[in-house]
Amino acid sequence: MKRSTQALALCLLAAATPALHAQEDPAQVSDQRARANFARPIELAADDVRAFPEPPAGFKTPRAGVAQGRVEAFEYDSTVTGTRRKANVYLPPDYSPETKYPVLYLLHGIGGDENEWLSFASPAVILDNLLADGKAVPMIVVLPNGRAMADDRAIGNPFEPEKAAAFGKFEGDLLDCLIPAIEAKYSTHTDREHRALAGLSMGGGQTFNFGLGNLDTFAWVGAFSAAPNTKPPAELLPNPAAASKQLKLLYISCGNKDGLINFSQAVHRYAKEHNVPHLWNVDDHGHDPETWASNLFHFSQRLFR
Ligand code: FER
Repeated sequence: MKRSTQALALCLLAAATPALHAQEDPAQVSDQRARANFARPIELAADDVRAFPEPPAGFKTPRAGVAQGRVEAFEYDSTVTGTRRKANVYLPPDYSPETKYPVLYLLHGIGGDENEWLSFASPAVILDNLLADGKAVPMIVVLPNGRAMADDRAIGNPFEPEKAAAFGKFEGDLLDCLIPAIEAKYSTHTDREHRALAGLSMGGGQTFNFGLGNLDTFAWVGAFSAAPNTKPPAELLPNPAAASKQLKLLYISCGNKDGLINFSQAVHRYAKEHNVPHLWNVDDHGHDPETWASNLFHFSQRLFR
């Protein structure tokens, strides 16, 4: 092949498959690139296996006789978007202002909003059931809208660059607006060891970026099927020894049929190589609600203990 033809072929290949382990530049995000990311070859290593079995049948179905918490609508002012923003808040059964609760902030995917988790695996039901079985600590779960822009509705093409960039802007909204507003309204502990951050896909990438990037705020971090918004591992964990001391739990999961698994594998492998303790759960799912519900079940029962 002539040199110029060879170079052209390489360029075309690069255009078809976005660079491995580079964080997707929001300006470059598109549905075509997303398709290419989902079509990446899946190469499983010997340690890319389950840490946990599938949850027991009925784990996300309301059970008779189980005390129910409640989900309420919450609103706060955002200096990041200049708007009043919505979130949903789960309060455990018998929520009392006399008690202080830990808080899990739980983030959605690229096409979702503050209602997404409620629509396929209600954290309320999963936690009510775990609490009834004595397998979780009573906690508040906050379901925000992670697309921090004035029009944050989950409509139209979710892969528009402006929307992808808004998922990055959510960091300031979360830290400076949402968390203070939650802690002002509800009876919460306000230290890092009583705050967890988790999310699915785009929310998994946000969790890696904002959780590991703000270990003074979050001690518990759970990324499920993280998307290409995930920063490269060496940027996420520039000081592995310090992070290891601060983290109470780093939980990483992905399905072994998910073309995005290489993003999670990269973080797991880096963490393993640099002795950052973590849980790595590779289940038999794709990029789908089954893996997210299952991993919320496993992650939430390990929190705040
Ligand atoms: C991409 C593919 C998938 C991407 C984001 C996603 C930022 C997110 C998927 C989801 O949240 O379900 O290339 O680019």
